[in-house]
Amino acid sequence: MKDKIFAIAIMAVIVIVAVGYYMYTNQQIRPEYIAEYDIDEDCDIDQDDIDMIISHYAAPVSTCPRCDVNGDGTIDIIDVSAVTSHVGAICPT
Ligand SMILES: [Ca+2]
Ligand SMILES: [Ca+2]
Repeated sequence: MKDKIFAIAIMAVIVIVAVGYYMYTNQQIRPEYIAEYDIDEDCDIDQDDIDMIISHYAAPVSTCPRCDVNGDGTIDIIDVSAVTSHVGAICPT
């Protein structure tokens, strides 16, 4: 069951990242930068932030407090989708 959910999560991530990348490379609507979604705190929201959440998927929040974006005590698809919807955002200049 967990493997199935994880597989679905990965597929969702691929689709959302593809859309995000398209938007980013075409400089159309740039998503709003929200510091909470910048998991690795490098001033952009990109694949690295998503990878960080995925690498802590279903792990205790204590292993990556920033990965629990919505603060519900679990690291799951909701956190992944919150970040993916802001892929392409960068720090305000
Ligand atoms: Ca980042
Ligand atoms: Ca969460």
